[in-house]
Amino acid sequence: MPAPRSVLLTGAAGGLGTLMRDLLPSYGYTLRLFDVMPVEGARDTEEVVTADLADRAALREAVSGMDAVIHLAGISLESSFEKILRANIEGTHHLYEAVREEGVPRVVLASSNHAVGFTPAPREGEPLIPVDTPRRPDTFYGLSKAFGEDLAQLYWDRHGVETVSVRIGSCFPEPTTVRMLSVWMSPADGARLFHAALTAEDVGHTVVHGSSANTRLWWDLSSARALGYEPKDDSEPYAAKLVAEQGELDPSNPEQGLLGGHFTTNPPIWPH
Ligand code: NAI
Ligand code: 15L
Repeated sequence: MPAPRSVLLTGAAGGLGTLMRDLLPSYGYTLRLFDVMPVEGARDTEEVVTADLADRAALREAVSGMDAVIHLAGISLESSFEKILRANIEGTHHLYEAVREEGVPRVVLASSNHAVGFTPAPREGEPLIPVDTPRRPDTFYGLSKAFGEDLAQLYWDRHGVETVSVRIGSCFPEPTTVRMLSVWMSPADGARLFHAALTAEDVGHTVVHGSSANTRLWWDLSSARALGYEPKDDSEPYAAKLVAEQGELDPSNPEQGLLGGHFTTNPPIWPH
């Protein structure tokens, strides 16, 4: 596969999309942006499509001619099953149908730690969570991410569309909780991982964990490293301040001892 250059970035108006719009062009990508919300401050090099994932014609036109898609669009927190069904489950299906119809060879799919959120965080001396850990979604949101991974597998096996499903931990400019020290992915490492996922050869459908090289890491990054991902950041410089403010995690408290954190007990609700 020739190295992809033109990439459709769905969810481009969101937090991660905005970060990636700043970082990915330095890897040589030209971005076409897709979101139901208007994208602020589009650059001359960016083409903008404002449409819903429910609009199959718009999606097909948006993926047309692209070398790859980074699929971030969707509900990124918990919501009603009906809303999750429409945006994340049907929306991701529409994306894959458009990709299949237009012959786009590669998708990088934003999965989430919440696909496996009920997995216990490893205690000291225990092995890191492997990438083939059983699915334990912590919300309808997490369930939709598990669906996305299975859909990606189906489109590889039946249609030859390659996908790297990235189970993102927490990708924000800085970690803001003690839990995030274990799952944080710096935006710069996020761009490194997306670049590796776009360019690695013969990925078929590969699931990877998306984090920086955190001292307090909970999960195994080896499938991501096998794509060529070399994380450069570590959340540890933020640890002293966060632990002083919030205390160390108590593994016997479900909110603190499970990978998905408070999503397992009191998930944040999508506001729209
Ligand atoms: P976000 O909520 O800031 O952005 C999501 C974007 O998707 C928004 O701009 C929204 O307008 C758009 N969108 C939602 N429904 C849509 C629809 N039906 N049609 C078109 N666009 C639609 O979320 P964030 O943080 O940027 O996350 C991006 C992706 O990465 C999401 O899929 C999220 O589930 C996933 N993820 C993010 C993590 C993080 O730490 N930021 C962690 C794990 C997964
Ligand atoms: C996610 O999947 C969410 O989209 C993001 O907003 C964070 O809450 C992240 O997980 C997390 O677990 O910190």
